[in-house]
Amino acid sequence: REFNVAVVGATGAVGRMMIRVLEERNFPVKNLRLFASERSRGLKLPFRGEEIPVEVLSETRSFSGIDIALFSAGGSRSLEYAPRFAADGAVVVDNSSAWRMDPEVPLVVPEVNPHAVAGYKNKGIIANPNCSTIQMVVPLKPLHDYGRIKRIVVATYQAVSGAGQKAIEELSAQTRAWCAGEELPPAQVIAHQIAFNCVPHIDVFLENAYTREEMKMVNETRKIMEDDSIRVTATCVRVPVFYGHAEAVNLETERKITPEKARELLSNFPGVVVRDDPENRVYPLQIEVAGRDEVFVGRIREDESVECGLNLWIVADNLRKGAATNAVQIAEILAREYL
Ligand code: A2P
Ligand code: 11C
Repeated sequence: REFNVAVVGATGAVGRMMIRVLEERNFPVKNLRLFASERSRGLKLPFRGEEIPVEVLSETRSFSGIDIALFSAGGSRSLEYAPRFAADGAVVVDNSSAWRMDPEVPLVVPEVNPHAVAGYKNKGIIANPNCSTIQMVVPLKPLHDYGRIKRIVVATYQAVSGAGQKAIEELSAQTRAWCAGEELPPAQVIAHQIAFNCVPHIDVFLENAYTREEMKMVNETRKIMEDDSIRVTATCVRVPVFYGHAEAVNLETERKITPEKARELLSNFPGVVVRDDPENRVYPLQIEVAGRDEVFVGRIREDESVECGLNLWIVADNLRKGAATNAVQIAEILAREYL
């Protein structure tokens, strides 16, 4: 069977990647509809050799006939339009943070909790987790199943593409100006100059002095792993990288997991690639994982300061596994098992 699919926010960094991943993975698309704001009026985007016109979301009165809608147009559009698409019969896979912590909305990473997809029946909405959470929970799942993770301490090194197309342009423009010896254009999307700098500020600050990005890693990890006893603390940092988030992850487990055992568990887990040969300078790098759909893990070593501890370096393409690929994998489960 083929499906009528929509991409909402089709012109954005994630939206464009969604279209590409649907094509690459040969998703059974009957008809593709693309939506964005009035700024994109008249624009066409390529899909399977065709030029598909972008429709203005706010001018569309009915969304009937759409089976699956992939949303990545920001939280407020998701809050307003996901229920309207669902009322018109679509299942929405939403990449924003708007619905993730709603107890009636499943939050799904296919390698970790594919069974949760069934919860789409509640509201017609499935939430796609935050990119930094997705790439962390994939390799942590087999480690948790084996040794039960008690605590996670994570620091992230996140690419500008996580903040959208304008942030990509901001890093480019600042870098070009710096190389030309010109005055740098001011920071607009990122809180401070991002060229040749790291900024420990992603999303907004909350009352507990953490950023919302950091608290997403805490709360989403527990929901996806279906274990509220896991303690998580995070520091999220934007770095001058275009594509790919990296994470330094420290784990404490109930049962000891040796680095050898961790390598074995990770190598056998779907969607994970172990790249761990430091003597030959082999460890995951953002420039190498960009364009790949798997999560890469390296620098696997014992945390010698505690009884049962492990350190990992985890890297993935934030626009792919962190967003578009994960959303399309959810759509594949829907198509295969539910619709
Ligand atoms: P547009 O390109 O027309 O502004 P990014 O995260 O890369 O900035 O992308 C955001 C996506 O969300 C874009 O496709 C953008 O469309 C879309 N978007 C933003 N605001 C609206 C809106 N009010 N209605 C529909 N789409 C929107
Ligand atoms: C970033 N992780 O890198 C963010 C982007 O909650 O979906 C995704 C924000 C979200 O800026």
